[in-house]
Amino acid sequence: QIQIEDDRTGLSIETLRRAMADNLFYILGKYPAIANNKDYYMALAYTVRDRLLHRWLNTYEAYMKPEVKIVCYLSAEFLVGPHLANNLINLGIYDQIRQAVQESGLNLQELINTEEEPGLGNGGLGRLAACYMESLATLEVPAIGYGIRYEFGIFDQEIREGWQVEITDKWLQDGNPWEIIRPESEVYINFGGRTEPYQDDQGNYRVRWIPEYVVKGIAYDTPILGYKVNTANTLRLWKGEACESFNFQRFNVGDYYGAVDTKVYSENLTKVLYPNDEPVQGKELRLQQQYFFVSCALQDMIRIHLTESENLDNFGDKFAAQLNDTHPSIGVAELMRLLIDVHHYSWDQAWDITQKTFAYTNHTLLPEALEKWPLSIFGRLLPRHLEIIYEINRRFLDQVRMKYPGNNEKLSCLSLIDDRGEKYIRMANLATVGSHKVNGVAALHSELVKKTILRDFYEFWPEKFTNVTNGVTPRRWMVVSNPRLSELITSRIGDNWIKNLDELRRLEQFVDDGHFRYQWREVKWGVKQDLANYIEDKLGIKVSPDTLFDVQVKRIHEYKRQHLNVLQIITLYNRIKHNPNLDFTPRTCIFGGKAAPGYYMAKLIIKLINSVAEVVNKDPDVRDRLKVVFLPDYNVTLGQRVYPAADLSEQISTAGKEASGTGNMKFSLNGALTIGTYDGANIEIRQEVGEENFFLFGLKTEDIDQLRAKGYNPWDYYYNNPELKSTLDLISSGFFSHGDCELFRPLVDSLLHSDPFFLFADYQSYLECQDRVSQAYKDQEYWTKMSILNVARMGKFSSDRSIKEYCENIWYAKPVPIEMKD
Ligand code: 26Q
Repeated sequence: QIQIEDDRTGLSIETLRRAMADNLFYILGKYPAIANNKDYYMALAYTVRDRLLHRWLNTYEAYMKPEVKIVCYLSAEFLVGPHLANNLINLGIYDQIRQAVQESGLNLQELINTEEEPGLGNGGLGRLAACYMESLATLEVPAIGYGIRYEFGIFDQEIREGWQVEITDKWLQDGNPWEIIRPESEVYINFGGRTEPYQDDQGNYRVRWIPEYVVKGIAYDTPILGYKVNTANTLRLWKGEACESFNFQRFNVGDYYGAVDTKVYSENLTKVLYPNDEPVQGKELRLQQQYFFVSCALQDMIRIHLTESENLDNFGDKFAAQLNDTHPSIGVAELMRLLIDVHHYSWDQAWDITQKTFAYTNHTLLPEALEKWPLSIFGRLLPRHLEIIYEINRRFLDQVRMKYPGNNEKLSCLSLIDDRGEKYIRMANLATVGSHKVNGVAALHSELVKKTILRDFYEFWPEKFTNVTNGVTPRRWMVVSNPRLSELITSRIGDNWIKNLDELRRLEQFVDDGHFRYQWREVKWGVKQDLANYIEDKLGIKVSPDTLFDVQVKRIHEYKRQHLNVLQIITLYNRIKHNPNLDFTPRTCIFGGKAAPGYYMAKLIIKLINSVAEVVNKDPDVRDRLKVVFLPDYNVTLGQRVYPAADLSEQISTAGKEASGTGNMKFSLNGALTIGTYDGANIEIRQEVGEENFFLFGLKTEDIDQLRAKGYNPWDYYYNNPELKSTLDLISSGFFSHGDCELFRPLVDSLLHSDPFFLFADYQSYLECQDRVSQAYKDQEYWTKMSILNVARMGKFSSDRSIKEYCENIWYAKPVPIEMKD
């Protein structure tokens, strides 16, 4: 009997090969003879997509049962990274596909490398949302990610003459095989206009919103697969379009351009991601984007609920909506509006449902980074929401007055409206009041949230506040990105660690096994060689895998202190120059990261790194002992190359400023040791891996507060520390800028005159710590032991653990395993 496999589901090598050839012909319309790698990538992507559709549809159907609770992750950013390799791993078909691709005369890795990543996020917050979506699916927890389908994601970075240049990210131009448009789930979103009271037929007082214009939201769905389970959850991203009905009149009277205007205007809404990882004050389009996607999401959720239920009474049992920072916090007012104005709930019922539904994650402590919207803009764009927010505030402040009679101080701190000058809506206050739980993203951060920015709310509602330390997915950040290390680990402890990261502990028994340590070093060396090849290929800089790879990759920010790292590098350079035969542990210092286009100081830091690189890399006295590399266009794809190749992870933010950090986790999971401050999740990483396996330096949050209080004077450090002084003087002298003494003056002056992030205060401690790193690296056996122990003890930082905590303490959501009935 001959068995014929279905071309769209079969997994034999022969079927896969034929399916790819079919897709190449019937979807891409190409013969093999004229197809390039991009075409083959697309053909392969469709082949993989075919193989996940059953799971996806079964999953969606299972979630329509009333007893199933769905987690809705509301986020303005989802930095998912390339899909292909991850989907192959999670479907468990990597090896079959590799063979089928090979038998078609192609190379799988090359095809994987041609995928253009969706850059729908800036950095940590967007990437966290992506890791959480993956873990939700792996844990079989029903989830929908709601966000924006930006036509242009985060810009591509080029470096010209050392400066960052921003290039438009046209990620959709060759088509996106991973998304499916869902025209049937369109929704309409109002903006502007006015509100009007009226009495309905029963004589009830109601309000209607008469908008100035309406935009249509169209859903685009992308499947998010769990690892070796049948669950395929949905990432549903919204695109803004004109609603046809709107300007037909104009069109009919012959004003074609007038009609197209509204189309252009509506599509502008979701054109481009704001490339800032701090709020840009008062940009109306940003507020439009936020309201747009949140309203799309809530209307979609309501529609889902009403297909299985008569009313919305149980909305808060059907859905848990997580606010990823305050960006979606307008959702609190929007759900109230939908429940009251559209579905005619009473205020009290609506408020119960709203508070039960929402929870809020805070990601920042910088007070200037708290989102607030000028009342004028807000009221013009969302007049009904302004009324609702006033009413929420009125009722809330009544409660506050009951608890603290006569305390106007408290009222003004807790109010949703900042009316100390120009009036603003405080989005963090709105999110806190409208949620049943508020969490920070690392233990220290959650404590500081309670002590600083939301202190009065904590006093008012202590039980609302909790911590969920961030995590990252080991599927993408180990299995996909570091197959060699993953295979070595699996060869010793089996592959259960991929789903249960605590099992990495079992590696501890091998630290004293010399052969294992040898294999561990071989793996690291090989991965470093790969990165060295990439660097030579892209930048023409030769670096050796025998040197210590010292890496700092993350958004460029003064608080993250890339420039402290630069000061250290210049100091090492000075030492070599003064003592050419210095006993020196050779280092390759690697940087990567984008600066917000309007953040001048961050851009100058990039220029400084490149200028120092230029001088150091070509100085014959250095003799390859020190190399500096700035990797352009750092993104998820590049992260997957970089984390596995690092020996040393730089996590050197000013204490109390980095909410958590997640790159710190990705490095350590790949066997890098950390040099870090007492900040964010560094503290917990150190606690887990053991203080003897972590290079800690610098002031703690309290030390910094004290220093600031007693009057911090950077000049003292400058004059009292000769190495620091000569480092700064060298920059000022124009040594790194072809004699131009002005170029870096703003940076040097900022440090000398205010140093808001305490680089000088931590400089000596950092240098001494780096000396300890250099010493430790000389003893390769010892270093390898520390590296193994780092990996073995990092189980806590799986996003699976984070998601379990959210499910247990915040969402009250349970796994729903998916059966395949094909
Ligand atoms: C807000 C309003 C208008 C325009 C832009 C923004 C905006 C966009 C992105 C504000 C902030 C962000 C991103 C913040 C972010 O990435 N925070 C990081 O979140 C990580 C995940 O929790 C933490 O690990 C990092 O410590 C934190 O910096």
